[in-house]
Amino acid sequence: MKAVSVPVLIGSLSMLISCVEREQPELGRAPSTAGTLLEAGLAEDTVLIAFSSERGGNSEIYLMGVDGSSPVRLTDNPAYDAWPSWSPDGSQIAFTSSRNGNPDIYVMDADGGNVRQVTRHSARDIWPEWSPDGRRIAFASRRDGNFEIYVVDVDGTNLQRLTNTAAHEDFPAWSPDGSQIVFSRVEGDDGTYIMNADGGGPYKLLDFEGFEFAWSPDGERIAFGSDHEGFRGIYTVNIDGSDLRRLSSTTAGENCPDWSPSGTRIVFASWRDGDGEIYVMDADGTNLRKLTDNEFEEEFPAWRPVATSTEITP
Ligand SMILES: [Ca+2]
Ligand SMILES: [Ca+2]
Ligand SMILES: [Ca+2]
Ligand SMILES: [Ca+2]
Repeated sequence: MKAVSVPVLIGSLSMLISCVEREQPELGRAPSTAGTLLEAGLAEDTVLIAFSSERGGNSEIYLMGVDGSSPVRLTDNPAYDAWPSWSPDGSQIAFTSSRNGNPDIYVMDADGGNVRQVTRHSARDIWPEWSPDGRRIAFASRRDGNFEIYVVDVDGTNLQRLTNTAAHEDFPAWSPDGSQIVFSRVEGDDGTYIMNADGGGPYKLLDFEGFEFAWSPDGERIAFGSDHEGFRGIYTVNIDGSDLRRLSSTTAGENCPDWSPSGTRIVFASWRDGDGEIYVMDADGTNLRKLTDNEFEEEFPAWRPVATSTEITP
């Protein structure tokens, strides 16, 4: 998403609609492989960040080291591919792609292979979030007329709708124990809500809508983007709504936060340099470091949730 002060739901849609499908030029990069990167993933500092980039001509999903090193492209399709979400064991990645005509949820192995389509509906199915037990994927879909939160088994079966309102619900993110889901609601009792994982017991966490939530690994705080101060910034808040803190030190636009596995750092996208780049900061907003540096849009970073990769073979 560009750093624009409109609800990100609308931004997401216009981005998808405006996505121009083009031929994929060669990257001209060294032939490092996802398998090589995954083999190296033995410590938090050397594991991986998945992210979206337009550096190859259209949005694709890439991996890179947490220091920004050795980017490799996982998807290679002229359609829009974005919004990676790791499986809890770090072996697979869920994402959104328009490769079959409209946005649907897909999963692939973490080396980019074995792509499977999870949703098959003409409506927009976006923003996948893999459940902590590894069995399900939460996502937002407009298949019932406006955006609602759904969960589906990773194999595409057992679809359940968790919300049912005239408003738009989006950006589901699971609590680490899988018992709750945080989400946003706009165009009707706007705000940030937490519900039980079966859709029950929703309560309003914040009076304004957040975007692109990420629950901290210890379960105590939620990171998100918000426009409530007039620009897109990154915030964290306790799950009872207390201790709201803005981490962004710029009004240029920042969003898409995700926690490191230890919860000590946050990766995010920033437009402080004019186009989207991936940055990392400590969880208190200090110690900012830039991981990408080019003229193309980079966004939607997702930190690999485990620091070892014994399940992965190149
Ligand atoms: Ca693509
Ligand atoms: Ca669809
Ligand atoms: Ca709704
Ligand atoms: Ca860039």
